[in-house]
Amino acid sequence: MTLALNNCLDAEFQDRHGQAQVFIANDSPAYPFVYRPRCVIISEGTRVRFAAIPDFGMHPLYGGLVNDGQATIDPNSPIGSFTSGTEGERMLIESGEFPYFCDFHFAAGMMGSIRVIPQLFADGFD
Ligand SMILES: [Cu+2]
Repeated sequence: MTLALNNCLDAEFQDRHGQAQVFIANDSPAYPFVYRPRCVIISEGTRVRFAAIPDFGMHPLYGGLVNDGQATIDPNSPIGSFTSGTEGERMLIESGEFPYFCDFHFAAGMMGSIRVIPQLFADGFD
């Protein structure tokens, strides 16, 4: 069984593997404190484009883990941080799972996780 990092259950992951780029934004018109998609599977080398509404100043995004109501920034996360502007991107090269959160609203559920899978599997080799 896989750990549910930042409350991302296995069934909740949206499979976007094989796509050159994937967008993640808090763009729900009804509820601005959720990332869409919140939990996503991508391939190694996918460019992840983050967008914040109205901006990252209001929703500072960090790579790291929320556990027991505490958010911990992971200084080694390839997601890094976005604290200003409205868009940013990272190319995620190595496989692994990389959780992320909004530093202001993680307690409201504004967090997610990105699973990066090897290109071998991304090409449908199963
Ligand atoms: Cu936020």
